[in-house]
Amino acid sequence: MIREILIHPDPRLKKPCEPIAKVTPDITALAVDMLETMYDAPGVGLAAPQLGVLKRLFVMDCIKEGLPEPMVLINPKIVFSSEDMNVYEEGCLSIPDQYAEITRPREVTVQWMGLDGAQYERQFSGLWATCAQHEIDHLNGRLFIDNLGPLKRQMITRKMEKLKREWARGL
Ligand code: K1U
Ligand code: ZN
Repeated sequence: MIREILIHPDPRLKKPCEPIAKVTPDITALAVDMLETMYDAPGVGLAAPQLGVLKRLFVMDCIKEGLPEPMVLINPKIVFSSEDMNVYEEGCLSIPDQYAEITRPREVTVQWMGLDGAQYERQFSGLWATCAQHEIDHLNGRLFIDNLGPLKRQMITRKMEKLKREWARGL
């Protein structure tokens, strides 16, 4: 089922999310909905709080061409970040049509629990690394615009408030 993606500003996007103790059928169903919603948007990642669910879970698939590689990461934790940094022009499905260059570690190693309840660890680079960091920020109540200066951040927030007012009026 495709679910509605929350648009900034929304207090649910600013809250730290709770760890998931156990993979239940509800969590599996949520992950399936998240992947469906991400591919429909379209996006390369999606975190549970973007659907209003304050749990530590995100999905991603950064394959742009060829066979899809859907990933579900529960309770993800970055255990290594490279000193080498990378700049990427990021977007966010909760901040439509706004992009900004964000600097983050070029490589990260992430540990997480899979839908099978097993623990995984993998090193990510390129867009995968950028996306994993962007999504883990969502789980901590942070948006990519929190990396910008106050003026740019305020300008984008005002644009989103206007967009939401227009949508509410059916424009
Ligand atoms: O978390 C999100 O809001 C999803 C976001 C993830 C992301 C994008 C760029 C850099 C880091 C993280 C998106 O997927 S925005 C849409 C997007 O980047 C995209 C859409 C279609 C094709 C390719 C990329
Ligand atoms: Zn985002």
